Amino acid sequence: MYRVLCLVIISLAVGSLASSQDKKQPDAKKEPAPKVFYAIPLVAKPGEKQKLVLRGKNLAAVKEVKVAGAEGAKVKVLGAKAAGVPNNYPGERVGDSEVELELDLPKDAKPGAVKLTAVNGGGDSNAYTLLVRDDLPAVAEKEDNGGFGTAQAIPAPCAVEGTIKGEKDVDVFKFEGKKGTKVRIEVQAARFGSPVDGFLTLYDADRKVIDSADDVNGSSDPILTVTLPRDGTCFVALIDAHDLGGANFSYRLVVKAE
Ligand SMILES: [Ca+2]
Ligand SMILES: [Ca+2]
Repeated sequence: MYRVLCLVIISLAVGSLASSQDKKQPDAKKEPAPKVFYAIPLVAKPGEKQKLVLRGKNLAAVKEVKVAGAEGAKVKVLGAKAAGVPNNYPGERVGDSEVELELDLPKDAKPGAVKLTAVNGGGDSNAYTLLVRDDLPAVAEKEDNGGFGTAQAIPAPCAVEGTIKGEKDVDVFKFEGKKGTKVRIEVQAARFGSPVDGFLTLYDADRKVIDSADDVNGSSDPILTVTLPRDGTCFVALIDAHDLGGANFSYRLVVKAE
């Protein structure tokens, strides 16, 4: 009787152990849900079919990306892979995997409205807000623009689409200003997941600092609003506050009247 009882207890214990393992196993195998950090290129174009790469964490097994916020928008996943981090930068900042897409955006896609969500076996990612061009004239940054003497001339208003291409890259732009004009100079990067932590400095024609900005409104994106003190050339210098950089370090620099 004692032996029978022991066997019953052991088999019950083994049974409950096995059933708890059965319950745990699917969770242990479940892959973590993806996280989308940013898009390359960072700025998307309404009214165009375009290729873009989403970079983040756990994106290597993504087979579906959902788009919301623009009626008629379509997404096709072209591929996904693990993708190393440049210069041993923290993966939490630059991401360690990518999914490549073809995105067809309607003409009336509104800035701030378009959201992309990557899906893997672990579930949905965050809904990533895509940076969509507005009506400002788009200007591509042109290297070498690393000093006052080689500053890239831009119209105002405009929106420059550029890259802090490597460590200690300095991007300098110049525009003609009028005394008393109130201008707004804004970097759009970190708010759209870009690893760029922008630092902006505005100089006058004599290369004297008018004003500078680093982090504003709880974001590491700088915004300067300045009443120009004099007529003449204004220089805008943008750097990464940590002197980091690379092909993924994209930004949009908006210069317009306040
Ligand atoms: Ca650059
Ligand atoms: Ca900053």
